[in-house]
Amino acid sequence: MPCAAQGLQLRTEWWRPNVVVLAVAIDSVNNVAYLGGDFSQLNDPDPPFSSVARQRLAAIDMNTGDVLPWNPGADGQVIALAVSGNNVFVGGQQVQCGGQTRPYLSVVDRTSGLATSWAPQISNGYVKAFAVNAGRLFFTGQFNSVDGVGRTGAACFDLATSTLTNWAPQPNDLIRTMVVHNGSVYLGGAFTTMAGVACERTAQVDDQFGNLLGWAPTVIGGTGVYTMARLGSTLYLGGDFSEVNGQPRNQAAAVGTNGTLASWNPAITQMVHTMVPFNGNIAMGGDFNNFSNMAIADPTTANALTWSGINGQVFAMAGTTTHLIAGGSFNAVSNYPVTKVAAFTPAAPSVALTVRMFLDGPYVSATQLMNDNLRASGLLPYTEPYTALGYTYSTGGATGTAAPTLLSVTGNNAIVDWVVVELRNSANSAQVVASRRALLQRDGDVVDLNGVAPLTIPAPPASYYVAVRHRNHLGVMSAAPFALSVNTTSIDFRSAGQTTFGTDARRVEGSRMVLWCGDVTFDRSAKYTGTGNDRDPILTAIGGSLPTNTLTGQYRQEDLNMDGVVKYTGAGNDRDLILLTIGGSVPTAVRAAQLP
Ligand SMILES: [Ca+2]
Ligand SMILES: [Ca+2]
Repeated sequence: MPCAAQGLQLRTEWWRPNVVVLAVAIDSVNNVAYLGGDFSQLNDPDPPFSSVARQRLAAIDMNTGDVLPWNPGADGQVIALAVSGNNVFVGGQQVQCGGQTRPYLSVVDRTSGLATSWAPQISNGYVKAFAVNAGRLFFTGQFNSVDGVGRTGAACFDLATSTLTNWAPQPNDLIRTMVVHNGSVYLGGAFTTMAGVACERTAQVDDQFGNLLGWAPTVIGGTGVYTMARLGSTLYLGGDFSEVNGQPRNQAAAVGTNGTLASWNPAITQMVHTMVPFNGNIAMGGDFNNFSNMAIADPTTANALTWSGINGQVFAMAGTTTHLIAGGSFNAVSNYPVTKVAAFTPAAPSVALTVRMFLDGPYVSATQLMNDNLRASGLLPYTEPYTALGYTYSTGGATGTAAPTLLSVTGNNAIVDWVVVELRNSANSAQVVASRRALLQRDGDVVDLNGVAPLTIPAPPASYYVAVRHRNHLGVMSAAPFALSVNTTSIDFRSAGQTTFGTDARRVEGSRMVLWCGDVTFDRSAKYTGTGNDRDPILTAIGGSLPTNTLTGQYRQEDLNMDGVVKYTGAGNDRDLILLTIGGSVPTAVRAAQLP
């Protein structure tokens, strides 16, 4: 399912790490996302597709999706991140970080990326999880001492003084996750005892000394608890288990702070690695295939409100009111080639529609396909061309880049050109309510930048006229409005059965309908002679004097048959197509687009 239709918009412009992301932390004051993991490089999805080296740590400007100069580098896998004030806390297997020896827990300046003077001494092992609360940094992992003091797998620093506190719970195995709340620290992991007392994978300790308190749901099966999130007085547990407090619960469960198991039961099929609250719901990531590795669940009913089509594991998430960020090992989200980190923003309501159309210029009757010469010749631009022609989109309608992988697709789904799809007011069809760039395939399918239909267009579900525009063909609009919603509506302008506004809006070509070509000037009419005609620009393009000249290797308005050659005379020229469109005999005739 396209994510936009389900209330989330994927931000495809974010730079993309090349290898797994295991930790994500958001600095919501400065709108920066910090990423940790095992990557060595980040790649720009936009032209000229540049790359930067980043060893296991990177920062992304959440406003633009661009990688920031921040580059501390780490020589071992980064597993946990936290931000507090000017410090970024890096946990994992690294020894060198920010240019200094700072084993397992490294404190790095949030802007310079350099290690600060604070050098915590963690005994051999690794740091697994952080929780920042009320001026303290709680952390867990595998270690036996901190700053020379005995600490078994859990400890806490006072951030004001950079000194170890007295907090020292005593698990017999790994603590993977913590939630600090109301003077307590709720713990989840692989442990089965805490300070010698039986605790099956969960425990509650006080936040001063780590002494055991009463909350301890029994989690049975698999390898235990991997993540916890809190909403109000409910703690949500995720991981690898089959039973909580004697009741069946696969990989996810909810338990009140009073210890009562809630009915919440999303029945996830495989491992849940991460959970975060997100705008009043619980977002979950993992390697479960029943919600394609990420789900957002209602906190009471557990109904999944959205899912994202992530094609690999999600290991870490972070959420704010404006962003949900997922990191992992995936290589695509909703068919977009988004790798290792996916940023989503809450989306306005949208409608889904499948549009099909043919352009007369590149259309080949014998095959009922359009030619893709512009693409095959490497002339198609990676971004939409209509803004440069003076077209004004509704907000966000122009955004996005066609990936080189998409423009390398051949066959019937090869891309012919960029088009515009418009939704128009059902009470006033001259008014464009929403418009969006899209790509046209040889067989007539109009697809989004992920190469698949339907298009999801941000607009409230309602009735709209649907219009399509092309840069040198005459646009058309449906004769009647369609009731559009998140459920896909199909509109086929290739078919005579799909009626259109006006008279002779399309040309009949055998059993198909095609958009009239000939509008070189993109002014909604095809004109052969007189002021502002579409013919003279063709002559100008080839040099202005010698009509037998041709112009090749350019993406041009004048190339009406879209074969990659601007040609004024002779076989396969572009000029005659205008004459055919206006009627073929009276050169002063004009054909206007049938668009209000
Ligand atoms: Ca024109
Ligand atoms: Ca041509």
